[in-house]
Amino acid sequence: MGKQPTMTEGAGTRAVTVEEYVAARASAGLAEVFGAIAAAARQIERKIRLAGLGDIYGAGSIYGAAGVVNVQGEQQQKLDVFANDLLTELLRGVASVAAVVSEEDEGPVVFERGSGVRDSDAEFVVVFDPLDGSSNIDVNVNVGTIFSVVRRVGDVVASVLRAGTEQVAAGYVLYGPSAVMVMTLGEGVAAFTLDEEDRFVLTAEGMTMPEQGPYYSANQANAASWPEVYREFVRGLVAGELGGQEYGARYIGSLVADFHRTLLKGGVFLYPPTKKAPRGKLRLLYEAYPLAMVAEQAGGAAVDGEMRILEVRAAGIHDRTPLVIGSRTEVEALRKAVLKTAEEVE
Ligand code: FDP
Repeated sequence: MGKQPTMTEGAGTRAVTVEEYVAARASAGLAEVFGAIAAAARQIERKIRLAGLGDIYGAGSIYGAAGVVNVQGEQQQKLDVFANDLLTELLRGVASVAAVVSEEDEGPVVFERGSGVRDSDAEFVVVFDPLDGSSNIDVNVNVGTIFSVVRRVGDVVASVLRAGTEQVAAGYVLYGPSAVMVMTLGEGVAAFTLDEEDRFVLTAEGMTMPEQGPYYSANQANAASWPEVYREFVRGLVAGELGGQEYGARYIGSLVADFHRTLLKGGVFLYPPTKKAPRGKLRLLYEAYPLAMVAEQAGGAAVDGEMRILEVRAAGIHDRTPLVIGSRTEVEALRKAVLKTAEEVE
């Protein structure tokens, strides 16, 4: 990811933290939002890193189900609950945040502001998936936090139901061999790595996704229930029909991790519609929108099949979408094929 950029400070140099990076390019209010997300991510990373030291199977374990079913009807994991509560509480402490919208909560959590904080100061709503890829928690495989920041325009729900193009900032934290925050303020993509002093420090700027990549990433077990055009697309990739390159497959099953590899190495991640989930599985507001913003800012693309993801509109905060995201060459080729199929059907 290139040389670590530094900031001159007196006679020496020091690493640039994510809070400083945002403060230098945007408002103090947005820098505080990133400060809270970074603080939560530090604690989530530590909890994940030390999870194995607990009793995996016993009552004291951090792994496993919390015994609670979330609004999507899924078992919440203990770490999901931890990450959700932590992000909510730390963002509650930021005066510029009016509310949060989380995968784990049925509706928005709107913050009551005490005296001294004007309502108009709370200009942002933060939307997040606190721990994406939760089925990987039990097995010590990458998980992540995905977030999106939008400006509050009156009602909180109306604010987040605007198009993805309205996002002020977006990104994710990947908890992996190292913890990395990848983010955009709408002008390029930067990455920050958690260092030994527990700071997210700038490790890459102006990140770009390769024009075309070596991998496709999809849950191939669903292929029989994908629309034919997706099956044919993947068959063509493997057969070397897109520019002569024969694609390999990579699928972790954690969106953040699969996306991160796609960002760095190129290629395409796809979660098409299936018979069971005709509108796809992934969530528009807190999975597809933020990753699509990062992808586009890195020169990649993201579509729901036919439409640019950032222009797809949600009717509800937990709406799902099919998602095809990654290098421009593959995403455009898939989109053309889907549009052609739709024309033929008409
Ligand atoms: P998970 O169910 O483990 O939380 O959105 C959730 C997600 O993971 C994504 O992180 C991942 O890309 C996808 O679902 C995996 O779905 P499949 O198990 O159907 O492949």
